[in-house]
Amino acid sequence: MKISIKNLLVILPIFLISLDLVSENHTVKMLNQGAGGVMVFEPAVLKINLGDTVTFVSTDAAHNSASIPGMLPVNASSWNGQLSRDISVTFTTPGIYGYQCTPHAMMAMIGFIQVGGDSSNLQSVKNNAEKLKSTFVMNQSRLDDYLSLLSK
Ligand SMILES: [Cu+2]
Repeated sequence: MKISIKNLLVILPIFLISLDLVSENHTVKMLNQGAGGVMVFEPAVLKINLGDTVTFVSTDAAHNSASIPGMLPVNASSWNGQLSRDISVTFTTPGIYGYQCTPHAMMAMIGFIQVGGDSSNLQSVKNNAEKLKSTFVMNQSRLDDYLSLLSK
């Protein structure tokens, strides 16, 4: 098939629209109480495609979502949401992202997002997890439980 400029002008917008359709918007609730216990993100472990967006929803007040230093893929952007506010983050770098609720980090209010099935920074995340876990005053098993759900 010969692709003329005219054909390209017809095909290109359709292609771009379908690309947009495959980028999904996921929701993570910030909760005082969920199926996974108190002070919890739901779902706490989320696997998404490259280019997808996650909106952290302030279902209950006084929570936020902030990326955890040392638990992001190399060259990925960090984020730091305000308390009691929704925040949307678009993920354009593959890998594993750890995040926390700043005031409830010591209660293990944390979560993980794995982008594009990539686990290249899993070992680095695990190394930093040991230090983080030592700061928890409750829900100590959560971090290991969550890590076990990530794809290797
Ligand atoms: Cu919180």
